[in-house]
Amino acid sequence: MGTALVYHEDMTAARLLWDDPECEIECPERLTTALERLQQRGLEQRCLRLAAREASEAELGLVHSPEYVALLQGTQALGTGELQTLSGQYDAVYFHPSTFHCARLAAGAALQLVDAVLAGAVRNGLALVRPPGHHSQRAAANGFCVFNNVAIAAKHAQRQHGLHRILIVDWDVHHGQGIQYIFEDDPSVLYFSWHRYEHGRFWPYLRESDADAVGQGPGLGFTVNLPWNQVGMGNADYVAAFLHVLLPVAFEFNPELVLVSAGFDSAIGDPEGQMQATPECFAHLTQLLQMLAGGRVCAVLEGGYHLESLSQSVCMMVQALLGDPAPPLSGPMVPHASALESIQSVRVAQAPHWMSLQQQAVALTAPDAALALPSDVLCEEGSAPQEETQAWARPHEALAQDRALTALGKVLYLLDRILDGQVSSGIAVTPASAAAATLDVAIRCGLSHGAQRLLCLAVGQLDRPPDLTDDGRTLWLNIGGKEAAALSMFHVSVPLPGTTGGFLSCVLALVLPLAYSFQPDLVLVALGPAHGLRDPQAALLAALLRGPAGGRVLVLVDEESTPQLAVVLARVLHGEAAPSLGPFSMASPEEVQALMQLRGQLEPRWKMLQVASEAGGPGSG
Ligand code: Q9C
Ligand code: ZN
Repeated sequence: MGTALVYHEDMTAARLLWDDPECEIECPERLTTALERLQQRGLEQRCLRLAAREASEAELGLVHSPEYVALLQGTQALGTGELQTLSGQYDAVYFHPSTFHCARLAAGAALQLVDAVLAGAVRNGLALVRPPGHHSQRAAANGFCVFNNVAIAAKHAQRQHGLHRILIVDWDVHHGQGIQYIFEDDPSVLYFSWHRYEHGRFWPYLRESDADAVGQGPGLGFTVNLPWNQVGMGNADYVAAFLHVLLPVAFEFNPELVLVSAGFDSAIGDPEGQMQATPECFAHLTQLLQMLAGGRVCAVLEGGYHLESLSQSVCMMVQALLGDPAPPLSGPMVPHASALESIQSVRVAQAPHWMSLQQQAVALTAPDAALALPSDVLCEEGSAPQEETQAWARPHEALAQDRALTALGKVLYLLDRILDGQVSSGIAVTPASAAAATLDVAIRCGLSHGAQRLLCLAVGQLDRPPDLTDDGRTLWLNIGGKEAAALSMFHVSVPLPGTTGGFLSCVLALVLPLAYSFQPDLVLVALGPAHGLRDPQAALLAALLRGPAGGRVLVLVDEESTPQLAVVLARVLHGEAAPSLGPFSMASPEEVQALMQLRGQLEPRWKMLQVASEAGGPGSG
C-alpha cells in the first residue's frame, strides 16, 4: 500500500500584494520549491499523485460559520486596497483575489487525502497546500491561515467515515490554537502541539498555549500542549518529546487515524522557529507516528519558511511515509534542560488524565483495533563461505551440529550484507539450542566487520556472552531477565513486562531512549527460546529499533516461534505499519518500579532517558 501526494498548482496563485514584512514569508515558492525537490529526489514519482479538489461549502461549514465563508467568497472581487483593509482586521493575515480558491483547494486536498487513506487506496500521504490552516478559527483568519484544513479533515473523518478516535499531531513551531479551540471539549479528537512559547512572549502570546491547558469538560486531557520556553530545540528534544509525552498518551488513546499538522518552521534555519532540529528528524518523527493507527498517517503542510530547510524536511517526511529507513540523527542526543522542564510540566499536567503517565497501577482496558494479516515476506537467501562460518563456530560446542552451522552461515551472510549497505535489515531463524552461541558470534562478527557501536537486544533467557568486553562498543540489553539490573552502563537487564502498558513503558521509556542515546550503527534483536513476547509486541519493537540505527536491524528468531512472526517482522522491517498491540492495560507497580530504578541508574550516562531536568523542576524525582 502506497503513499499519496495531494497537490494543485493553483495553490501557488495567492501572494502578498503590498509591503508587509510579517507576511511576506508565506510565499508561493514554498510549494514550488518543495515539489521540485521531491521530483529531483525521485520521491514524487514513487507516490500516488492526486490533484486537489475544492472543499464544498458544506465541508467548510463543518468548522466555519456561514458568514465567514461568505465573507471569504466575497474577497474574490475585491481590489488591492480593499483586500489590504480587510486583511488588517485579522492578526498576521493577507488576502489575494485567489485566496478563496486556494484555501478551498487546501481544505479539499486534506479531505481527499483522508478519503484515500480511509478507503484503503493508500496507507498514508501528504497534502502540500497553502494557505496553511491550524491558526484559523470558526469565524476568523489568523497567522496566514484561512480555513482550518486539518480540523475540517478531522470533522469529515468523524462524519463521513464514522471514526471515533483521531489523533492530531501539530509539529509546526507555532501553537495551532485554531485546532485547539475547535476540539477542546471533544474527547474523540486528541490534539497534541509543541510550540515556541518563551513563557508567553512568543506569537500568538496566548495563556492557553501553556502545558496546563488540557481541554475542557468531556475533552479534559485531550488537548496536550508542550510549550518550548527557549529557542534552539533540536533532534534530542523532539525525539524526547515523542518518547516521553506524545507516544505514551497516543498508544493509550489508540487512534484510528493520525492527522499531522506538518509545519516545518520547527526545523533548523527557519526564521520564525529559530530551532535546531535537522530535516532527518522529521523522518524519525514520521516513522514513530506510523506505529499508530495501523500506519494511517495523513500529513497536511502548515508553516515552513526557509525554502531549503522546508524542502529537505518535506523530502524526509515523504521518504519515511514510503517506508524507507530514516537516516541517523546527527549531533549529541542530549535534551536541553529547558526542554526537560517543559516535558516534565506536561507530564504533570496530563498525569490525571492518562494512565501511561501515572505511577500508581489500576488495570483498565481501552478499545482494540484490528490486526491486518501480513501477506508478503522479505526473504534473504545466501550463506557465508563454509570455512569462514566454521572458523567463527569453532569455539562453540552448541554450533557443532550441521543445522546450527547452516543457520549461522545465513546469519553471517545477512550481517555482512547489512554492514556493507546492500540490504538494510534481515531476519534469520536459529535453532533453540544454538541461540546464545549464534548471538555471540553475530556480535563479534558485527564488531569486527565494521560496526562501531552495536546494540544487542536479547529477549528471553539469553545470557550475555561471558567474555564480551565492556568497552562501550556493545550495549547489551536483556528483556526477560530475572530482575531489573544495570551491571554496567552497557549491561542492562529488565524482566519481561506482562501488561501492554508495561511493555510500552519499557520500550518508550527505556529501550528507545537508550538506543537513541547510544546511536548504534547496527541493532541485533535476538528473540531467544521462550522469549514471551507476543507477535505484535516483537514487531513493534523491531519496527521502532529501525529508527536509532539507520534501519540496520538484524533479527534472530528462535525456530520455535510462530511462522507468522517472521512474516510480520519482515513486513515491519520493510517499512510497513506495525500491528496493533490490542487493549491497553496499565503497567503493574512492579513494572513501574523496575523502570524507575533502571532509569535512575542509567540516566547519568544515557541522557535520552531523562524526563525531568537534573536541577529538579516541580514534581520531579
Ligand atoms: N515573529 C504558520 O506558521 N507572525 N503561521 C509571528 C513573530 C505570524 C505563522 C511574528 C506567524 C504565523 C502557519
Ligand atoms: Zn508555524
